[in-house]
Amino acid sequence: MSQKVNELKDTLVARLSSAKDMTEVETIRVEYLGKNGLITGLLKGMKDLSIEEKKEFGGKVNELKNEAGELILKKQEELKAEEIKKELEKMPEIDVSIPLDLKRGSYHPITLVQRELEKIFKTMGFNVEDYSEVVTDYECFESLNIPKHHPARDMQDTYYLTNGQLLKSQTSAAQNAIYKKYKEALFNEGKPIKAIFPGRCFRNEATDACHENTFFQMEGVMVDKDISISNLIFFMKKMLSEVFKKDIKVRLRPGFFPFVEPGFELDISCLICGGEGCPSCKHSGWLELCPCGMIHPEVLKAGGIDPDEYTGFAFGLGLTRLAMMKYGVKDIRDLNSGSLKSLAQFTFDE
Ligand code: FA5
Repeated sequence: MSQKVNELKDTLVARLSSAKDMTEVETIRVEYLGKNGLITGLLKGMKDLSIEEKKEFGGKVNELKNEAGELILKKQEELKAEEIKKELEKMPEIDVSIPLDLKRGSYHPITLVQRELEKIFKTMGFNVEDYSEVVTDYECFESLNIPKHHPARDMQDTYYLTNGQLLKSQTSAAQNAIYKKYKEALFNEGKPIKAIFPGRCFRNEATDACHENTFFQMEGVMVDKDISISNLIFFMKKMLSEVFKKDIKVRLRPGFFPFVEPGFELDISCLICGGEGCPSCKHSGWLELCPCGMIHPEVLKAGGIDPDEYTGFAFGLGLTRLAMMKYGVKDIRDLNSGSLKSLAQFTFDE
């Protein structure tokens, strides 16, 4: 009987070594270890043996069974490795050490302009505030002296949530919260409120070369005793000269916004066409960039500040338009396109 065990092992080893693929190995496995296989057959043939012989022979057959299992598994793994090797040989060679011809990522032009402005205003003592994009009707309109059904709302149709909240149409939506946040320091420590708050705005409007439905603004406010239009003009001039680092033509004209009185439109001469007129400036030669004015008494009141004691200015800079002018982007839609082909033209390091 022991001889039979040895013979079976030898034939198994020989068969496996000449097996060429997984199917052949599977046939061998069934032939030796299957329900009616050769090794199982050895166990069945033990019934006529004595107990002693059964013990000895049974042990050997079980050993062979385990060994056969291991030999078959080893062969399967060898064949699998060979298959993978053959597949890899078919593939073109890839040298992972060769640098890929990919351009380095860079900051978006709007991010760069925003950071530059934040730096400028911080050096002038302004706090930089962040504010939510989803706001209430009170924040975006009512607190800014724009009651329900006021015609000024027509200019700023936006996207409404089912709960009545809305995507802010202007960064002015944060004014009320800013006044409330800083008023105690103004009253108790005489610290002027000086804050800028950049943010994304949304409007339901047709897009063209200088209008987007999603764009960035940067609001700025300053409130203290005796703040006047001179302060406003000083900060506007300072900001523009620092951003453009060259003389640019600006014009200040009256503008109506219910939350300022008086209100102004600050336009800059279009830097794309040099003031000649082009699609980027709606062929006017001027670009509306930064409306501003003296904060309306009702708006100060809504923020908990007594307008008889304090005055202030506010401005709402079109950050996306500023990025267009600074980097010579002719069409505002390129900035939101997410198209690397377009944006790669405006690749800048900080
Ligand atoms: C406002 O949004 C006022 N909240 C600004 C303000 C603040 C006035 C504080 C007074 C005091 P206006 O709708 O004009 O105003 O937008 C301000 C600036 O945002 C524009 O001058 C323009 O530069 C930019 N802007 C407005 N609409 C768009 C748009 N659809 N696409 C790109 N930029 C826009």
